[in-house]
Amino acid sequence: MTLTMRSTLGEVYAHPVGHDALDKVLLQVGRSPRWLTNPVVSRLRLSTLATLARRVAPPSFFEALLRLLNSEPSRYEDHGPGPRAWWKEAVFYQVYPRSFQDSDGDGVGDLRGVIQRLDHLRDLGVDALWLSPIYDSPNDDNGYDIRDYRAIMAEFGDMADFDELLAQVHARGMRLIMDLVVNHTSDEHPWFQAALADPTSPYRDYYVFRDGVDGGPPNNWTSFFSGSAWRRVPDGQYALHLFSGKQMDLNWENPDLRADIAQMVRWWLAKGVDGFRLDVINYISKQPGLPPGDPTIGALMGFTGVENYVYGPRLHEFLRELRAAAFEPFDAFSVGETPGVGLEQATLLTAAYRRELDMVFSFDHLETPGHTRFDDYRYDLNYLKAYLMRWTRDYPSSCWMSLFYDNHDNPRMISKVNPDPAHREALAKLLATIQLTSRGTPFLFQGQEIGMVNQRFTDISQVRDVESLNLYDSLLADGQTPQAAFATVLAGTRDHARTPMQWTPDEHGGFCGVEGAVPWIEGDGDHRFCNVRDQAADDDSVLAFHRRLIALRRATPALVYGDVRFVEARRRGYLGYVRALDGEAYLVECNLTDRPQPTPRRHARLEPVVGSHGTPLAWLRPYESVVYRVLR
Ligand code: ISL
Repeated sequence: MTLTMRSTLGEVYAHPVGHDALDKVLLQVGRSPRWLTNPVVSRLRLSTLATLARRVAPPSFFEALLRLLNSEPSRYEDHGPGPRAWWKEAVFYQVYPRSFQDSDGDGVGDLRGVIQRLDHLRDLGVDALWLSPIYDSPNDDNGYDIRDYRAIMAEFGDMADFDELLAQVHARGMRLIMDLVVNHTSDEHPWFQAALADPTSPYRDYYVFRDGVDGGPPNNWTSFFSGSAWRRVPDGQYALHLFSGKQMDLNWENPDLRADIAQMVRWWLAKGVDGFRLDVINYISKQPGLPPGDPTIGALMGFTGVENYVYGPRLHEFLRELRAAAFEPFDAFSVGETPGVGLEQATLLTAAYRRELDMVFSFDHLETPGHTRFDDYRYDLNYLKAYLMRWTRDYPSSCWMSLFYDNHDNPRMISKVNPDPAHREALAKLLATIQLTSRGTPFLFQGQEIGMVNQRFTDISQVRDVESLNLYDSLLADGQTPQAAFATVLAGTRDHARTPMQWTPDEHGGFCGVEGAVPWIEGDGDHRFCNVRDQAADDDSVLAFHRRLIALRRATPALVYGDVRFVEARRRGYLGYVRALDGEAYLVECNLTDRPQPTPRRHARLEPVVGSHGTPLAWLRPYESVVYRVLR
């Protein structure tokens, strides 16, 4: 059904994209979805709403919304559960190679460093590694700006090192997935260089070049890394970059480009790589004509133009083509990074029968409603619970969820929830319990296994990330004081997750392989109290807890394929669920608060299997988490 201005809000909310778009708006403004299911509101026609809301939302807002909605004609069809698969049973671990282990003393982590630390990962019990980009790159965005898809970044080593890493990973019975960054390339990629050198080159059409308008850029789209999304090139045209001015968006409308990408993917898969994480893959299809971004949506989301590419009209088609051309012949795994995609869109992207992606990373759980990454606030774990409950209930059985809190783009979850050091260990264990016993595939990020937290940066000179540095400059340009601008950066900088992995209590946490070397980004000294070596020797440590939980998960099909039943679902501050399969059942119980609370009444005999605070009591201690076996 085509939606028009005569459609009701209820009809919009019943549409997959409409549902996600309205949920997203409610999330941004911090309102409950219940507001929309109220019958009076849901019967409102868009035309009425447009009149009522004309002060805040001009007609262009509704036009943009309808364009987005009507570009998705299909609905989910129930084809039953998807098949069992290794990636549903696996625990993944993300390595950010720049900050993992430096083997040669240049202060930058490298592939030989990763090889040196593989035994740590095997001992932890992880099944698969996701390597952030290791390709040749000028590093404007730490490798997410690729200059050569078939070469290794010199600072990280060479192809022989990569081949050895892959062999060593496989020799330990683990798998390796790479990062596939194909929404954009570096401006130093030969394709872009050829496009610049000769506007008639076939490579010109590999990118998005347009004429300027009235002496300015072609439209009002903004970059995620501050300022316009357009860069003027010497011949006078503009080229699109949704990220930094050195990350040029590729034109997926061009079939030759798509064929080149598929060929490159096959080249890596032929080497034996087990799959890919596809960077901002939902941004690859742009609305034809590149319509201007609606200012209301721009103000709401913080970025202008997003509605024209966050879920573009040819996205599904491009993904199916890539899967058939490259992933399926190798039976390779894919997880899409899809910022801004909600549950309904995720369903259409991952339902097994649609043959697009195996999984996606949705981000709606990373901030409590009404907040963005650069707000300084306390994350409310009741929201994480509500999110898990909704996905558990509404994400169909032919889809499979990813579970993560930390990655290289976000401050550490522990710090967001409660920065009080007294609760650090309990919180690290609580988050691990939820992540490793919920239904879905856990992706741990380096450092999570020892409970790493945000850095106490004190000055902008300690910050390295292009996003943070651009934001800082733009806040100063807007008239903010350096103190205020730094406070904003400090709340949300991605560098919290990018300081060196803390291996030992020694200098720089044992990150640098050579005495006297200095890391490219420095930590705040936390490694003296929090590191792998000390925790490996301590049976109560966060690391030991992760090992126990991962081992339990691996040995327990009920924790992977079992269904989920929430216990006392409405009780705030408490999260409890039963995972059950083939007569085997486990109860997981968590205190989401920093105060003690009673446990619910017991209806079965329980045997504690893994617990954060030793032997469980009749009440839950602050942030305590326990996994029980349910005895019959
Ligand atoms: O910047 C954002 C909006 O606030 C994020 O949602 C962003 O879209 C998302 O983090 C994308 O991240 C990925 O692509 C970027 C790269 O810098 C990140 O490191 C990568 O994970 C561009 O390649």
